[in-house]
Parts: sequence; C-alpha cells; structure tokens
Amino acid sequence: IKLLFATGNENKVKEVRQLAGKNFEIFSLKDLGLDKFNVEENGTTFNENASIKAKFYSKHTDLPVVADDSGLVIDYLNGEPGIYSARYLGEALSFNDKCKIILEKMENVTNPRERSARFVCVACVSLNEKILFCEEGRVDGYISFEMKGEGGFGYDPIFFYPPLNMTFAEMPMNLKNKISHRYQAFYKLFNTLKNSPKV
Ligand code: ITT
Repeated sequence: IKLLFATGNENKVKEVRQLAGKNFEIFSLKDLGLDKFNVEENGTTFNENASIKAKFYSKHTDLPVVADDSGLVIDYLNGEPGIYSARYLGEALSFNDKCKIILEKMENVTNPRERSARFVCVACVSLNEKILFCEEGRVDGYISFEMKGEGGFGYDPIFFYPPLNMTFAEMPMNLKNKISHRYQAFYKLFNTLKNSPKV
C-alpha cells in the first residue's frame, strides 16, 4: 500500500517507515516534490492539526495521505508546549535550546512527581475524501533533570521514561518505536488501513 506521509519532519518519516514494515511504501513530501507547499497549522487540538495537514496535501496527490500531529505536554507548565511543541519559544530556536530553557524553568521542581509529562500523537489518514482518525497514542514520563542521549529528535533528550530508566534520546530508534506515542498511534492506523477494502 502506497501512502504519502504529510510531514516536513524527516525524523518522523524515519520512525514511521520503520513502523510501517513491508506492507506499506511511505513517500515523504520531499519524495513527491510537495515540500514546497506549506500549510498553517491553526487548529486548537492535535486532531484538528493532523486533519488540516492530511486534507491540505490530499489536494496534491491521489495517494492516501497520512499526517501526525504530536507534542510534549508538561503538567508543571500547564500543558505547555502541547500543540505548540514545534513553535514553542520561537521557530528560530534550536530544540537543544528549547530543552535547556524548559529545564531552567523547572530547576526548582525537585520532586520527580511534579515533573510529570507525556508525549501525545494523533495520526489520521485522508482516504476517499474522508478523514479517518485512530485513537491517540500517549506515553507517560517525567522531565529529566538534565539532557541525556544523542538519539531521537525534538524533546527526546529531556523526556525520561521510568520503566526503562532512560530518556527517549538514549534509546535506539527500534526501542523508541516499541514504546512511543507515535508507535501507538500508527500501529492502530496501519492495522486499520490493512483491513480497509478501499485502499
Ligand atoms: P510536521 O507538522 O510537518 O509533521 P513538525 O515537526 O512541525 O512536523 P508537529 O507540528 O507535530 O510536527 O510538532 C510536533 C513537535 O513536537 C515536533 O517538532 C517535536 O519537537 C515534538 N515532538 C513530537 N514527537 C516527538 C518525539 O517523538 N520526540 C521528540 N519530540 C517530539
């Protein structure tokens, strides 16, 4: 099954290609020359933003279009950065710096339980002019006390996952892909697509 994954984030593409396995051929926006088009993610929920991306790019291809909207929700920061995870603190700032600033904002929070956070991912697919959503993926953890690990992307170096006693950035991709919010969301999406007669 051929799909367009409507994302400008190459790290998401790598993760989702590994998750998809052999049944799916995933094209990125870049692969189809569609990365020159930009869409404003002006929704107020992860679901809205995912569907804005899928709908927009489905106008440019006949393939089913998959999109992911995701982010880090930090309880101590009242849910920030949440749906604004990509734009948080300004587009110009590197994720390395965004992570550092979050750690600074939380330096007085010494009780790990008050550092609770979760990654959330909503995946959807635009298929035959309809948008199909699967249940959102979410993984609970804590904001670490320091940045750790070289792998992953975005906020992975400060997202501590207690069951494995490491941050997401300390995990090889195949391990993160057994746990993550994105794995959970796409596992359901790919199963739905495999069982859909119209794809
Ligand atoms: P597209 O919209 O083009 O897909 P994006 O990176 O802007 O790419 P989002 O709008 O979904 O994606 O923003 C999500 C941000 O949340 C992303 O840029 C990361 O900083 C962060 N994020 C999401 N999933 C993550 C993960 O698995 N690990 C680390 N950070 C993640």
